[in-house]
Amino acid sequence: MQVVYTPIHLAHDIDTETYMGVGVPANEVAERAERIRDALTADGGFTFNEPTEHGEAPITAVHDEGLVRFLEVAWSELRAQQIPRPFLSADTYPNRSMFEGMSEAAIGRLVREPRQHVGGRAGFWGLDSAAPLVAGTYVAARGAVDVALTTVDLVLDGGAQAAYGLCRPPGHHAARSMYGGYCFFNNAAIAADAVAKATGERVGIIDVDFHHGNGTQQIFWRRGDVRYVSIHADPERQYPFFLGRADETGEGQGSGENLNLPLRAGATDEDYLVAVDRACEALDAVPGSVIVVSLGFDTYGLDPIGDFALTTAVYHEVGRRVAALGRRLVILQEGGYHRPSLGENARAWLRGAEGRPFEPRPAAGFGPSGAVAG
Ligand code: Q9C
Ligand code: ZN
Repeated sequence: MQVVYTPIHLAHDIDTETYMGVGVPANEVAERAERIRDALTADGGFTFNEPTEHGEAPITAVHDEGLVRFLEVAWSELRAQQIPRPFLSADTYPNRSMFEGMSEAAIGRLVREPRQHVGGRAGFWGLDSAAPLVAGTYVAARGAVDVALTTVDLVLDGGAQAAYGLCRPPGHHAARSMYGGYCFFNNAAIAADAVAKATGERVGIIDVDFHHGNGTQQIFWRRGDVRYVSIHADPERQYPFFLGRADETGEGQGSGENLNLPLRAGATDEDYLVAVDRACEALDAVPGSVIVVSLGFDTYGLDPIGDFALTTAVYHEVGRRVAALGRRLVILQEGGYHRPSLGENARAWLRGAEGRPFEPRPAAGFGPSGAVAG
C-alpha cells in the first residue's frame, strides 16, 4: 500500500497538555507517528511517499481564513506578549451563556475575535485546553494537510485502490472556525472536500476514531454531497461532550447525511463490528467511488484515554469490511495513544484493507497476553 509521511510533524513537539486545569504528560506526541512509520517500514509491504505542497486554497475551502491566520501567528504573539508558557492554551472561552437572551443577530455581531490578548484570541478560536500549540505547530499542521491531499492524489490520479496518510497532528475535532482536541486543521474534511470537487461525485466518510469527529460533522452538516458516519464513545461520558449523539442527522441538503453511532464504555470487538456493519450499510447507500477513513486506535483496550476493549485482531476485520464496500479508500490517521500497540494496530487495519493476511509480531512489544513490554 502507498503511504504518505513527512518528518515535518516532529516540529509539533509536545510533551505536556492541560487536563481540567492541570498540566499532565501529553497524549498526542511525535512518538505516535514514528511508531507507526517504523512498523509499516518493517512490514515491507508499504511504499513511502513524501507529501507535495498543496497551498492554502484547499484549507480555506473548509476553514475560516481567520483560523488559519490565528494559528499562523499565535506562537509569535504568545512570545511577543511575554507570557512565559511552554505552550499556548486559552485563557477565556466565549461560553454560550455569556450571550443568553441576546438575539441571533446580536450574537453574530458581539461574538468577535479580540484583537490583542493571545489568551482571549485562543479562547475565540479554540474548543478546549487539550490542544497545546507550540512554535512548530502551524508548520506541522500544514504538513498534515499536505499528507492528506497527497494521499487523495495517489488515489485519484495515481490509480491506488487504497492509500494511507500518516497525518499528525490529527484533524477531526477541528471545525470550520475552531481548533481543539489535539487537532488544528481537519485533514479528513479537507481531503473529502477535495475529492468531492475533483470527482463531482458524492463522498462518504467513515470515522472510526474513539471520539466523535465533531469538526467533520460541523463542516458537512448542511451538505448533501458528503455523508459522515461515525462510531464513537457516547458523548454523555466522553469528549467532545457537546456533539456526537444519535439524534444529530444533518440539516437542509445534509438532512439524513450524518449518522452517529455512539457506544457504551467497555464496548467489545463484537459490539464494534455490529456498528461497523451499520456504518457500512449507510455508506453503501451513497453513490460514488471514494471513501475517506478517519482512522483512530484510541478504541484499543489499553488506550490511556479511551474506554473501549478492542483487540488488534478486530482492526484487521474492520479494514477488511470497509474495503469490502468496493470503493477506493483515502485512509487518514487520527488518534490512538497507547504507543506500544500503534504500529501493530495500523499494520493490522491496513493489511485488512488490502485483503492481505495479518500475522501479529510479538517482537513489537506485546506478548499474546496483551501485556505491555515497552
Ligand atoms: N484525559 C483525538 O483523538 N481530551 N483527540 C483528553 C484526557 C481531549 C482526542 C482528556 C481528547 C482529544 C484526535
Ligand atoms: Zn480520538
